[in-house]
Amino acid sequence: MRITQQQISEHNKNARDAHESPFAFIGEELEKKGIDVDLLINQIAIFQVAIPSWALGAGGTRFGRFPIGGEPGNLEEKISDVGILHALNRSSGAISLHIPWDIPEDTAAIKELAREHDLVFDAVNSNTFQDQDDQEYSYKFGSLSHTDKAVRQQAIEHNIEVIQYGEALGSKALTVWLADGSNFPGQQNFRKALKRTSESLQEIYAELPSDWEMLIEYKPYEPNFYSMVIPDWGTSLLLANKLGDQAQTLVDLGHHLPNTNIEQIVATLFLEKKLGGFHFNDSKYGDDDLTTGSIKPFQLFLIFNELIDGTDDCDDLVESIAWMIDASHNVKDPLEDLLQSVEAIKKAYAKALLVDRKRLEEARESNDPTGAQSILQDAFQTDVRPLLREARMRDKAAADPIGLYRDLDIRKQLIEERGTETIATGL
Ligand code: LRH
Ligand code: MN
Ligand code: MN
Repeated sequence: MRITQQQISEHNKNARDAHESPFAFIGEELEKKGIDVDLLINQIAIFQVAIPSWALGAGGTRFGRFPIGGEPGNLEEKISDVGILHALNRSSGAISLHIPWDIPEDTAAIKELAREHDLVFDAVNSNTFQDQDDQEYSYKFGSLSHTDKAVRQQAIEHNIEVIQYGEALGSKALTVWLADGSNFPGQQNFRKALKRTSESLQEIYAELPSDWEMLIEYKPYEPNFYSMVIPDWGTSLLLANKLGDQAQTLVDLGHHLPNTNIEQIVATLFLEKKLGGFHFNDSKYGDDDLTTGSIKPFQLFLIFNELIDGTDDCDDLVESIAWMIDASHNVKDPLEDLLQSVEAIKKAYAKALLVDRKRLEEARESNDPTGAQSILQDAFQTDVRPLLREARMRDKAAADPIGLYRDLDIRKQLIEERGTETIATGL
């Protein structure tokens, strides 16, 4: 299933009338403020967000899963689905694999298929939170932190194997997320578990190619509910600092206790040059993995505001951080869900680019909280949708990606191709 350029241009021809006046309006307003609109559109256009291979099927909860049909049953089909997203928005030009949910048997062929869809491979993720059929030792009581050296060794070797797959595909980062921890007070020796984890990571780090990064993800709880070995950004930063320059912290927005000031964490990590990447999603309560921007769009804007505030060159910023989605839910069409997430991320980025930084800094320096708030709100309340639409149309993507996805009845076509029974590997 491929979307043709002809289908996109026809869609855009029909969309142009409705687009023209809102775009002209925002363009004039921004130019009055001295903003270079073409430059802005360019900045919006180049921003790419990687799609997680594990979010292409209908997500489930532990209480049930409701298949949507036409889900990708193998890696080739997952790449094809990300190809559909990228054709629609030209903003999802990368896929993040999770091994062994995805096993690229013939890496050359997989790489070529991705290239045909104009996709590259973002960070590869290891999985030591589930036991696989062919595995010798169980991760029931941990992996890189396990009390038994043999289990730790197995987990280390798995991570090294993931690096090797990633190298063959052209990835440049390994994301490590550990479910290791304990469910009951007294169960685990905190100090020993952290020390073992640090030593295991060291062995993996030693195998990291020199142009790679290791991204260390943290999470306060789940699946362990009393303690996690890497519960927070401080622990991740500590481990990354011990490892060296190639190790960085990864911020998954869902991995914080309610009301945590994530933008401040982001600012601190960025200042320390230790912010390696994001897993974008949204949440009301915990690691809900809801569509990015669906619950707290202001928080998302504030995160981008910190990043742009802390950089001199936005193109460098875009290049230097791994921007990935980690969201999947059980009631939406996953492809529509991902299109919405990408749009929300790019909207937050565009709005943060609009902040009048000079005036904001003046307001801060003169201790004017009212002024500072108004400056942020001015940017946040701007309707940037016409800018995103224009960026897409210039890039030969669809004016309205979800609209075209629905008009072309893509889900129906995928069901015809793949049937209703396919189940994507993943969560
Ligand atoms: C853990 C997590 C981590 C995993 C993914 C499937 O909650 O965020 O990134 O790799 O979910
Ligand atoms: Mn994550
Ligand atoms: Mn998560």
